[in-house]
Amino acid sequence: MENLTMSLLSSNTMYANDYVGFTFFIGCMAMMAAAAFFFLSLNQFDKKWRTSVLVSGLITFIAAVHYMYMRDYWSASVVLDEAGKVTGDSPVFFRYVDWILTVPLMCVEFYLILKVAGAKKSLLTKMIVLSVIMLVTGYLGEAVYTGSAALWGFFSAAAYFAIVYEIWLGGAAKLAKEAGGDVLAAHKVLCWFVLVGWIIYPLGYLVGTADGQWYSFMGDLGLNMDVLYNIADAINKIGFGLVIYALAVKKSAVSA
Ligand SMILES: *C/C=C(C)/C=C/C=C(C)/C=C/C1=C(C)CCCC1(C)C
Repeated sequence: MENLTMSLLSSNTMYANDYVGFTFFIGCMAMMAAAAFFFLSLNQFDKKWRTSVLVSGLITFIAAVHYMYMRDYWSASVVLDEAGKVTGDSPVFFRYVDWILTVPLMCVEFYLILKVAGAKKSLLTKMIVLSVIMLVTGYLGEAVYTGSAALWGFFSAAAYFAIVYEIWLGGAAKLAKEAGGDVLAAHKVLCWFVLVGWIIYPLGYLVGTADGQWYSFMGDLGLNMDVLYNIADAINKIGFGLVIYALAVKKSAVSA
């Protein structure tokens, strides 16, 4: 009976020790607030910079919608085990749908700010292709061929490091140097987001897929994959957007 009541209530109950559910909830709120902030700020910018801030708004808006779905998916599955510990199902599918939409948009952000230095479509294409490879191989390892999660994670990481190379040392880095000034400074901050902020994702992947792998110790660290992904999303999507916002503020003030 108790179990029945619990499962009936579960879709709108939040257990006090449900940290995963808490981060889905607060992630959803944060993304909504950020999206509202970016959208409502649009009018203050020169036309040229509006698109960049609009994309920041779209990234956080798309994430807010997916967080609503992920939060519901999690809370509909969550149960307390005999020890009073919370367990639930990861919304892997919604997670990757969100990423496959928002990560290419982050590549668009790089492209848009480097356009002043003559960035070509080919740079955008290259970065989007790499990010799609990174995410599709990650999905295969996390959801489809879970037995070979290490191998798929390796392919995904290779694409990730190709992106890191492109923006830190490759063509995108050269363009940023040519642009100089505020654009170069903003590019550098975004580079740090990708190097440090994005590295949380493979960490979450290792934690979540540790079962039966050579890195099984990652599963014993007391970390939770969804909490790591949720923290990373908040840092990267909102932080990234704010860097673009700050750049647009500077640029619009200069030419005004
Ligand atoms: C807004 C969402 C973002 C910025 C998501 C980024 C996701 C990644 C950088 C994921 C990377 C992964 C690896 C490098 C290896 C393991 C599999 C992934 C997909 C978690």
